[in-house]
Amino acid sequence: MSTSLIENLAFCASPAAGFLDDVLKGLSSASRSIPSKYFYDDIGSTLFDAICELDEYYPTRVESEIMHRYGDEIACRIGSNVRLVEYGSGSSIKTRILLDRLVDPCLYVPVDISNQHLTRTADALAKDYPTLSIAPVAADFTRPFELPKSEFDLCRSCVYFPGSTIGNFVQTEAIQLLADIAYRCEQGDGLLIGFDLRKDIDVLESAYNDRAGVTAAFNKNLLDRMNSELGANFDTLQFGHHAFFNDAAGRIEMHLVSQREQSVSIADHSFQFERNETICTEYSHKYSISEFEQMSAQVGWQCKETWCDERDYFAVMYLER
Ligand code: AVJ
Repeated sequence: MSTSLIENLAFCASPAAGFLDDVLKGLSSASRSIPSKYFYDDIGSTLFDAICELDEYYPTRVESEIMHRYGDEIACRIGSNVRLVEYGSGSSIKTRILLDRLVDPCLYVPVDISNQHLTRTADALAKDYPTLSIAPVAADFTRPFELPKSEFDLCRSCVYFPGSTIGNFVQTEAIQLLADIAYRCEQGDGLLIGFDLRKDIDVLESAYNDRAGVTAAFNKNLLDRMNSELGANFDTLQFGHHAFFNDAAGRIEMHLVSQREQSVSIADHSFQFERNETICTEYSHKYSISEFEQMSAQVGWQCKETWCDERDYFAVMYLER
């Protein structure tokens, strides 16, 4: 076994600890919503990997293209002997492109909310990168969490935040998250972040309404998850998937739509749904490069370089504190 360089999985509270509270709060408010981080249980993480393989879902493919094409330049910007901390590492697929090019990275710290998925990913990485030290952390990075102490604490750090996950947050939250990351970093540390760019509305809407229905299944998995983990009684056949581009807000919105008047119980609470009433399950904000640069600059990040694909669908930006 070549897993000796994997440190024990560090848990930061239970990533799903607030699920019930967040669901009750989200369903009690006037415009109903559930935080999109709850998509990512084990099944949801696997469904998300399937989304990334879809023809219509361009972000993952395009970001990987950028990483392949400019990987050497990116690795050069990041520099040698860094501690690479990844937010929302998932299956760490794009990370491999980076790890293949980084010069002597001292430690890789994948942070993810799904601990089963994280453990599998760390095991697979350890096999393919036998000399790399890996310190997985199961945490919800929108809440306070600590990175495990290690012999590499004095190394320069680079936070890797790919996948346009930052797009899930409204602008004030996104800026707060960029500030949280900056707070963890020393002057001169790096941030490599991927975000999705504004583009033709049909391209955007197709990406979240694939013909095979994988995105719909991903969305509805949240209902299954509430049923199994919170003892809710959602009739999953009575909710539909709806995703559209909200132009004024610059984002894709994903909703679960009640197909009829119905009531649902969760714990000791009961919720009444009108026909066509929706639960918002995700925002996916699309930015321009200058907009993103400005947001980051507000909290101490200086943009050093940005790489895009030929159609300007997606951007990978390197910033330093
Ligand atoms: C992982 C948040 C980047 O917003 O495109 C994919 C999640 N939702 N299809 C995105 C997602 C529906 C994805 N992010």
